[in-house]
Amino acid sequence: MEYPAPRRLAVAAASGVAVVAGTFLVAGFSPRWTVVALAQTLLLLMPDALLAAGIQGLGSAGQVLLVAGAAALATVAFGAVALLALRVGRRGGRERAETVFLVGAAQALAAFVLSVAPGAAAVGGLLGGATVALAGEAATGRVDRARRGVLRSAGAAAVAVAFAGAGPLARAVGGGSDADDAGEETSVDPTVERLLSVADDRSFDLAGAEPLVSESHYVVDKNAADPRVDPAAWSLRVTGEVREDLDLDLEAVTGRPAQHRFVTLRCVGDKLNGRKVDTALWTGVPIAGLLEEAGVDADGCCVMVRAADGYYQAFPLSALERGFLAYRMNGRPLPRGHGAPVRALIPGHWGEINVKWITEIEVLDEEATGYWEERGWHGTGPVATNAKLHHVETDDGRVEVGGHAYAGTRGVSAVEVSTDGGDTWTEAEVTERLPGPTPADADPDDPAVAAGEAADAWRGWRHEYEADAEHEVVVRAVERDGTVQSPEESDPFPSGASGWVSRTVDP
Ligand SMILES: Nc1nc2c(c(=O)[nH]1)N[C@H]1C(S)=C(S)[C@@H](COP(=O)(O)O)O[C@H]1N2
Ligand SMILES: [Mo]
Repeated sequence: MEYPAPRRLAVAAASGVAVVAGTFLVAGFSPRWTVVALAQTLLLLMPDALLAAGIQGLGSAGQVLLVAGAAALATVAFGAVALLALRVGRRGGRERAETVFLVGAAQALAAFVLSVAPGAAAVGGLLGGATVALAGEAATGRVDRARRGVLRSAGAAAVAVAFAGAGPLARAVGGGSDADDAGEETSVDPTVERLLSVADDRSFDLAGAEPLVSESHYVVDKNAADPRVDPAAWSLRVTGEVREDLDLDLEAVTGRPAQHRFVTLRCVGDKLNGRKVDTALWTGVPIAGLLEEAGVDADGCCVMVRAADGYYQAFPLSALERGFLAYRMNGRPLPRGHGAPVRALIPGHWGEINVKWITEIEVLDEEATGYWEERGWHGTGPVATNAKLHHVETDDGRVEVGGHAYAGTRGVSAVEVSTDGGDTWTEAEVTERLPGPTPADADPDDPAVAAGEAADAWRGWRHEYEADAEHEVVVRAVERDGTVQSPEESDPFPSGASGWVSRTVDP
């Protein structure tokens, strides 16, 4: 097929777009889509420091960037494959049909190599080849009536495809995993409703700061697209240093007596006054019961927890023993982006060991290294104490500041505010603690548990005062035992951000 060179480029580019669209039609926004597969490969090739900054720091924005880049790269790559095949066809003096077939087959092969998804690769190649064929018609000007009909229906099909793909694409690009499951059954459990309304009542209403149960929970994971785990096929295995391996299906988990826990998660990549800290009401079962059933051997010290996305985290067995398997969040089924159908919640620790899409707990007799530790992070230990300043409102000399504070299972007893750059301190008003279950496995020495309070949840704070000149507001949390949050400043990498948050306020 002969086109002038610029047209050849345009045809190849259109064909590249068609392959990307075709593979999306079959695979959707999943790891089987060539673009996601390519993004995942890029992640593997990325230097650790960049990966660390990109994922732990940017979160879902990083994912959108990565996927957009991979989509552009895939389009160029499939276009290049088309150009190459066209050239081979031209050199060999092949028939048009033969060349079109060559283009489609080469693109299908390339797509298959990228994603190992035969169906998606085939449809991608088909659309890629068809685009070249149709563009060829247009380019050679031999568009008779019958062909015009074909072209028109192809155009209509393309529009239909675009419409069909728009929904999932918008969701994928929006990155809103909470929205992923919108429209699903809402809570009917009266206990959940009561707890959520307690949280609502106890929240301060501060613009810019989340209420006690976050309206939008942050998402951090290593995936360009999250795994889609079939709940009917899901199982959790307990293996390793145990008397008896367990293999539990979803019913074996949800059939147990359920608990509801308010739990705060914070990513080790969260900046000092960042937003990668949030709280939800989770429904699930304690992990201790499962470990008891499996019977942990005396030399079991640690665990490796694995997930459906290939993620793995190793940490002390003692942390897991206080852990929780959650399958509902804020009264709804656990959203895909937060680990559906089941995730782990480990009290008092950084977000990263709260493994989503959990599939296996392996009990180990020695320490091991997890996904982020292999990339230089130290995120398997207790979460740092931190107070955020997310709300500043000034009104005619009156200033209101506020936010929340989190100290893991050490608990927040007070939040202190300075309005003179740290010289003098006042106690802020803090929200009443969220209620907590008194689970059978709870540590009776834990004062929060004893008091029926959530053992691992943040508190809100606010402070109102008068000011007539520019000044520096500083905020710090005080732990339950009186320990004041450390002023020492550090970056998120590798052990989490520390220091006091401060902000200049001009009334
Ligand atoms: N399977 C899996 N679990 C995971 C991750 C992941 O990449 N894969 N990321 C971890 C990190 S770094 C954090 S901070 C929390 C975030 O949980 P969220 O997305 O529900 O807020 O999930 C953790 N669990
Ligand atoms: Mo994280």
